[in-house]
Amino acid sequence: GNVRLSEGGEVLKRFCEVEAICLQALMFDALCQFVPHYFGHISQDGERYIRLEDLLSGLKNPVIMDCKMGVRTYQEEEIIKARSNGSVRSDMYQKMVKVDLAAPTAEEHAQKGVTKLRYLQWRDDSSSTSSLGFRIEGIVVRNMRLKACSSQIHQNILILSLCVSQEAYESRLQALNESLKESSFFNRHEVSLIGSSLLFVHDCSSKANIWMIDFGKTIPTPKDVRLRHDVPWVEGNREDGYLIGLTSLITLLGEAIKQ
Ligand code: 4IP
Ligand code: MN
Repeated sequence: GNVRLSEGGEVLKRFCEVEAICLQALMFDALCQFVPHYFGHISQDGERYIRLEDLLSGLKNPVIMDCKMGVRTYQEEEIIKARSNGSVRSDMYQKMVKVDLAAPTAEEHAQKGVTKLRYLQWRDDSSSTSSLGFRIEGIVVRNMRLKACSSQIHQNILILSLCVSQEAYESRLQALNESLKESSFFNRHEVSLIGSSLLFVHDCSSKANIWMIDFGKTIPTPKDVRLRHDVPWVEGNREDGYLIGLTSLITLLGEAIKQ
């Protein structure tokens, strides 16, 4: 959507200050090998863009899986917004009924609208986000784009396991787990990694890789809050459940390998 190719093995992504700050910090962090290289930003035709390493450069028919991490995908601010301003979104109502006509309440049906918070919570609860701490947002195989939904989760893991690279993915996830322990960005910088994804990428020739992407909602937590990332979220604790999701992924991938 908001990412496009440019020349020379780079992609341009619509500028977002929160994301730019994170990428800058991550270039000097233990996690840098898990983050696309950040080349700064540029303006083109009056628009600002973030310049990133093209993670697909040189790959032939890559298989790509986007896993959105964490036990929630909205910031706590979204709850405050919903309380102070009850405005509803008809586009989100439409997305909701397209998946499940019975999901909206009678009131929501009547107004043909839901709050953004309500939509995002419904997405989290009806997918594996709330329970497993991640969800598969989409998969691209042979240029076919499969938009994932909750019940497909095991099929999707299966799609992955049909491909060559489960062991490589598993060791990459373990390495990420280790690097997260070393990372000052993740630990001392005190951020909630809300809405960020792990991008799984492989093709038939190259080894599998996993990248951390999408830091548009990765905001620093208040000074006195230190996150653990491996405990459930309750409103006010700012926890993201990132490590809960990573553990689920490692477990599921391990099971796929045994089969
Ligand atoms: C999307 O819902 C995602 O939650 C987006 O989050 C969110 O963007 C969109 O909100 C929402 O419509 P679906 O994926 O179910 O379509 P993300 O960007 O993390 O993928 P933001 O970033 O704006 O919250 P709107 O308000 O942009 O529509
Ligand atoms: Mn995303």
